[in-house]
Amino acid sequence: MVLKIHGNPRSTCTKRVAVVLLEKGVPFELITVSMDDAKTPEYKANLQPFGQVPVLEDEGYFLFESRAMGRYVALKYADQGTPGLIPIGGDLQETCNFEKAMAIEATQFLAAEQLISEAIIKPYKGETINPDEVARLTAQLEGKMQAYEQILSKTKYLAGDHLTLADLYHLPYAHAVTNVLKSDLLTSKPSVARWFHDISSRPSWLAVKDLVQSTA
Ligand SMILES: N[C@@H](CCC(=O)N[C@@H](CS)C(=O)NCC(=O)O)C(=O)O
Repeated sequence: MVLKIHGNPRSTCTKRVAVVLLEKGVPFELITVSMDDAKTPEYKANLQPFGQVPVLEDEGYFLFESRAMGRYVALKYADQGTPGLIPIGGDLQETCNFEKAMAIEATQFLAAEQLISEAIIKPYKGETINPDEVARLTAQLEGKMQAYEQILSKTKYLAGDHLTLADLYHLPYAHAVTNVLKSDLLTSKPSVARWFHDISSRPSWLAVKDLVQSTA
């Protein structure tokens, strides 16, 4: 049975999972869930208790949290598609460098998600932007990008010289900061710009950056 993603074609978290599915060459069916559908008691009881997308369904197994879903796909299909998205069987330092990069994306890069939430999602939902908050988050993300510049001036990717999930997981919000917010936060520093150009030029990302569609 084909793997299903309950998600939204334009949602950043759905794109995070879709890019991994494309890298691993795994066909999937997208079952579109509206934000209203995601708030129903049935959806929360059966699919996602927080009332959010996406959710992965594989042969009766359900998994939510986009980062966990990406890991599931990368591990289940370790032998096909892009290799090494999760370093398996490497030494302790390689494993921990990967976990460090994953933690950087999930915690340090949160500033990008919060900035998009304040500057883009709020007006989209008819809410008023707080300019002080936009300025604070922009300054915070600028500081984070200085650290990224230091890291990426030494290695090609965030966990070392090999592409991993940690790099791919940045794509939805890095793209939104650059292409929707039209900020140069990811393009004004040479090593960050080189890295962002590398990952955002991948065919997997180009296929989902605007809209996620079923591939099965
Ligand atoms: N940590 C969750 C976040 C999921 C999330 O925030 N999904 C958004 C779409 S990108 C959503 O459903 N937003 C509606 C809401 O939170 O009410 C994940 O990575 O899956």
